[in-house]
Amino acid sequence: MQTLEKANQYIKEQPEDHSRPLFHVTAPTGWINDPNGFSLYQGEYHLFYQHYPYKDVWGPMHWGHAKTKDFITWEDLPVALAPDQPFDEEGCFSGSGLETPEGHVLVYTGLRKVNGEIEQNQCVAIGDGLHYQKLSENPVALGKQLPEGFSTEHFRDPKIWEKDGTYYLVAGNKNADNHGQIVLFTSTNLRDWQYKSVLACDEKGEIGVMWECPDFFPLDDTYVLLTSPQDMVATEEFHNGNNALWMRGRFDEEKGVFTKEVIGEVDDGIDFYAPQTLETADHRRIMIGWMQSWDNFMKPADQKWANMMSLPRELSMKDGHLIQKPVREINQYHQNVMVYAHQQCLGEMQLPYVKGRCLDMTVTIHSSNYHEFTIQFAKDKSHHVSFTYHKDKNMFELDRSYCGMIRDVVAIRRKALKVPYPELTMRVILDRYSAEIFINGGEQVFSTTFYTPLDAEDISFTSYDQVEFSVVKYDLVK
Ligand code: DQQ
Repeated sequence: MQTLEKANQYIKEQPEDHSRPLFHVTAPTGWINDPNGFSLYQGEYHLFYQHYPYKDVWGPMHWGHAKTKDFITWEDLPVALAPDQPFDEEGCFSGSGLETPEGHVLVYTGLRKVNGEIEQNQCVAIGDGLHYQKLSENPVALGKQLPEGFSTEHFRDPKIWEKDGTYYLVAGNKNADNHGQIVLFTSTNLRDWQYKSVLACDEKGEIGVMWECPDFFPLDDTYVLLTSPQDMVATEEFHNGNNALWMRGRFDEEKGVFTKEVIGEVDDGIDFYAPQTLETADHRRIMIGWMQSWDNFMKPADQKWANMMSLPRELSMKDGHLIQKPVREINQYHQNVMVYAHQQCLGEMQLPYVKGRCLDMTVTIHSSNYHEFTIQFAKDKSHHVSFTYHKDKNMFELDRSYCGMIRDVVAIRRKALKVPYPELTMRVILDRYSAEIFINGGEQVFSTTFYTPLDAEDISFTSYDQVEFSVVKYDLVK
């Protein structure tokens, strides 16, 4: 039997773990996956997450909880939801949050078994930013309200918003042909929900089998749908397995139908899934994702916390594609700037004081005539993670083969440079066990985790043709 009291008591009894990343969200102890309920409430940003506190593996899903004022310094809060009711006893799955006149509303998927079959329905809990009460009317949006043939077993991960007094809810689903789709519901009171439409669908059955974790919002002068399909087949743009996608398109509000025009992968690295967004008080659209791949685990066995969130990223549109930049608040944590302007690189080299495991470093390549350029980080004699731009092939290569892992998991990911610029910039953000590399001001991002020993903190630059490059590095200090 799972209860909130048991979960919070267990967490309280664990020794404080100083090995956690400095500014990426993790649980105090135990497993986390998808970000949930990412929302602004009473002037603070709340983040919940899929959580199993008792072990470093997935288990009956709770909602862990943290909050922040600046997306960098997070305060751990008690677990907010446990699967302790008949309508969610098989798990409190992913969902979203919203500030309303009634309080802080969390909408999540409650799993229950009916005649031995799993049912997924949407449930509501309302709270004050610390304690949350599940509604007695739960579940409030049911799979059986969906049209004939739509899955009631795969109907999850609600995202809600409000407009002109109406609440809107989108959730992941499968149609009768087993294709992923997003369904739309509306309500005026958060308790009575009506099915409205299929917001978006994988008409040809080419984009995985189930579309998880939708988010839907206007961005600049267009609409964006984020969703994370399961079981995709690799193409030039996508990799095998679970991908996090963005789609840009038109929204017919009247009909509740989104028509996608462009589709792309959110993150070109190895570890990124299930992102969701909020709008800040100053109207920025901020996205956070789970910085982990479902299929590739390699955490050290004795580490009690499992998995982390990405750095929150500011989204915008440029020439019709998605731009992601590290949240600007990170600049407040910059210290010890080192600037090396217009250096020459021939062979492998290091730069004095350009090292560390919590840093924000921008590398700009000024030359245009070279074959490849490699940055290695988290490096000592026997370990490193490397990021190479193969100019001839117009290809990036992220390689964590030598980060000390003992499992044969995906270690290399290659992706083309999508938008060429006269100069290539790579902004590398390290936080102990992760790297997020933002290309050309956020045109592409490569995220990966690695568990190289923390004293492996060297950084090197390598080119076998003469290359002119500049480096600006800040330590990230709290
Ligand atoms: N993880 C949750 C589900 C969601 C999946 C369960 C995506 O709600 O569909 O932990 O990672």
